[in-house]
Amino acid sequence: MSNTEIPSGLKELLQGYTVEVLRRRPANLVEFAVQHFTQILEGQKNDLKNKKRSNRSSLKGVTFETKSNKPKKEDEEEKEPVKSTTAKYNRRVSVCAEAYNPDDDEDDDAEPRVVHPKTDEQRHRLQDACRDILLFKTLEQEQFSEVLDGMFEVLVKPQDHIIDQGDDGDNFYVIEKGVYDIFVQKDRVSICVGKYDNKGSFGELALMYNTPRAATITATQEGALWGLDRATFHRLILRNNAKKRRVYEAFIECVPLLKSLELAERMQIVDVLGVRVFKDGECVLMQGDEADCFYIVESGEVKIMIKSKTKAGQPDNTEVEVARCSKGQYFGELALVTNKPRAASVYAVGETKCLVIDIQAFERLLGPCMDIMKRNISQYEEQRVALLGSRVDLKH
Ligand code: 1OR
Ligand code: 1OR
Repeated sequence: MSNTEIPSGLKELLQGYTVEVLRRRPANLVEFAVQHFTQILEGQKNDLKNKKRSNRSSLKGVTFETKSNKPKKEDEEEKEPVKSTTAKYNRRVSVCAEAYNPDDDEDDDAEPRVVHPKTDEQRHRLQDACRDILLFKTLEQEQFSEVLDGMFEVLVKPQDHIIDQGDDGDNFYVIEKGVYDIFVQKDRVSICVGKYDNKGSFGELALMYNTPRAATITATQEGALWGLDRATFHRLILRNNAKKRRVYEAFIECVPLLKSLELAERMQIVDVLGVRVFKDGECVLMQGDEADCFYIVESGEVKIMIKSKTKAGQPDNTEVEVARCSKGQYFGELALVTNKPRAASVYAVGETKCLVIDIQAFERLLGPCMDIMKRNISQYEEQRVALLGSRVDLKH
């Protein structure tokens, strides 16, 4: 045995697996090992492809093709969506938390700056579509302009596959219009876990973490998207994300709701969050509106107001203050958890800064905090009875 040579890398490989097991506590160690090592293998293949790609790279113009007309691979029939439910919070697609560090990648600097010329009309539509994109919210004006320059229009038809789970990541997409289903495959069954309805963005994960696509995105109707190529995404968005991690690491550590998360999981939240600043008295969200975001107060304060009812039970339009949230506290979870309209309106008290997370990231990343949120939601019910005297079931 004394002559047995330990292959280089074996120790690190096994240590990496052990750390992931301790971090994620999987029920089935063997199944988890298969997933873990497959992900590493895919990463190695991707690295190889990326190297080749960047060697070949030249300014190519618009090369995007939607995938509906691609011939299907042999086993692809089984990838087709067969079931549509919106089972929540019990699924976590594992993405490596280690953010790709753009500063390490000299190839990105070597890439020529991509500019897709646009008409004024296109640029207006693009600006509209990008206005509320959270990943762009913390960019400096100059970086944002570069992002807009680098985007290219993609028209889609019903049933087009924009992204297929397991593929390499090529582009990030912003939705201008159209409805897109999100499918996640597990145990060879594809489940519809959500949709994008005429707004939002997708396709950031594979580019951020250098992992295979975590979901399949299909168009349900004609639509229009704006794509951003991988190299430009790396150069602008990931550089900005590295900065965001530095800025928000300490704050996010102190948010009580997120205490139960691992550091790496908290950093994944930082990677996708946006920042919004509200003026004194400005409405953050409105009772009765459809919900698509979750908020954490970074600084300042918000007040929660509920429309009271007349004696006959009719809503009158007077609002009653029922609570306040300040630094480190969260709001806007209720509508996301219950799938109902906003239960209250929220207004800034003084200038207030909020971190904003979209519903897909909320469902993907905040599952482990769901028990705490649900406990607080049952307290809303008790408070509602005490404050307004009406018992309305706020829970699912
Ligand atoms: P991507 O580059 O991995 C697929 O390509 C994209 O689907 C992904 O980036 C996200 O932008 C988007 N889990 C993983 N990816 C999701 C999810 C999701 N939703 C949208 N995407 N979950 C659904 C949450 C509603 C969790 C499912 C277990
Ligand atoms: P949302 O998504 O419904 C409004 O949007 C948010 O206000 C809600 O999520 C909660 O995060 C937050 N009842 C309902 N929503 C409340 C309450 C509340 N407090 C904060 N929010 N009650 C106050 C309990 C002290 C009961 C009111 C009668």
